[in-house]
Amino acid sequence: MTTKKPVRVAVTGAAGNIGYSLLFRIAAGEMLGTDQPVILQLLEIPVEKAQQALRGVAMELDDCAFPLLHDIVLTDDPKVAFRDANHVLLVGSKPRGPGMERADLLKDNGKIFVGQGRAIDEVAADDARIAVVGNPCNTNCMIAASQAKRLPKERFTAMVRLDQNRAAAQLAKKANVLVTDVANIFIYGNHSPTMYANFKDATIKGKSASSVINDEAWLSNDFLPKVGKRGAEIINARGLSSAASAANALIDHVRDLTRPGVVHSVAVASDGTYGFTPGIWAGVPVKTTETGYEVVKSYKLDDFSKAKIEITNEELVGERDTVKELLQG
Ligand code: NAX
Repeated sequence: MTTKKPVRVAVTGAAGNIGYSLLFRIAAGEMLGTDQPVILQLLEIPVEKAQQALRGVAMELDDCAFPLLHDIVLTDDPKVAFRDANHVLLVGSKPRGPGMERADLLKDNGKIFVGQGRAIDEVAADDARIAVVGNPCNTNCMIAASQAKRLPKERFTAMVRLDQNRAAAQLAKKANVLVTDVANIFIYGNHSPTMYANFKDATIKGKSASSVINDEAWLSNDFLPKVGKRGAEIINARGLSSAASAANALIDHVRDLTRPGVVHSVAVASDGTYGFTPGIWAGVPVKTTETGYEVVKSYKLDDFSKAKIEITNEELVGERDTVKELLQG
């Protein structure tokens, strides 16, 4: 029996697809450790259908009799969900409706993150860390962070880990090796098809991935679009967007931000490193430290990589400009 104090984990969109793959793994100890009790604080929209679905999920959590799950809070009030939360996982957002322009989606979802960012800043624990998954996650994260006066903006990160995992899996398949043989594959920029999965620094069994795969055309013309459009490929195949793999990536994202020394892809507030515009949230390699993380700045970019980063940066700047009235300060 563990004697650790429970950690409070708030999850929004908890009755959604990703929520259904995520909550059970958090409660099983896969995110914060198998000796770390948790309290789940679950937020859904104030619509009876969603609240009812949330109650159903909570019943199943009960029925798992997870030893680490000390309590479950169900609510439609962000301030209840985020109160004293140590981890806040912002998964919920509105899907893009038929005929809806991307700019409308940005603005609509952006409003959610204004309110949630404010509520987090008001009531979450002093050590709260916020991970944004709801799309467009980089810009939603920027919006939420812009509302924070108490919590430092470094605590707000957005998830590009699914893209890193997808890229590692594709490289492993191509080279016919285990995914654990692939290293140093990092995602730069937006969680969108413009992202750049920088294969130039990737290694396979310690050797340059480019030299092992020895097929530059495949890397540039097949691998990059495959990773960038993988979400759409999954929707076409399943009729639903990625859920289990997204939940898995979020577990990886949060867990690796608690493991000093691990280098992984995280979208963080840019300070201009790698050519990103300062103040946007861009995927970069970060190294987890004892107290947080630092951006790994030592990778050298060639002209190909710089050109790819310019494209994804431009998209992020465009998103920022679209939602500028939602940004505080
Ligand atoms: P679902 O539509 O299944 O679930 C979303 C849930 O969020 C719904 O139950 C909805 O009621 C709830 N919700 C909406 N607005 C809310 C609010 N203001 N407060 C609390 N809950 C709210 O979507 P799901 O498949 O779970 O995906 C969730 C989000 O993740 C989407 O925005 C999706 O685009 C995004 N994704 C992000 C990924 C990433 O790598 N960053 C990959 C997977 C996924 O596409």
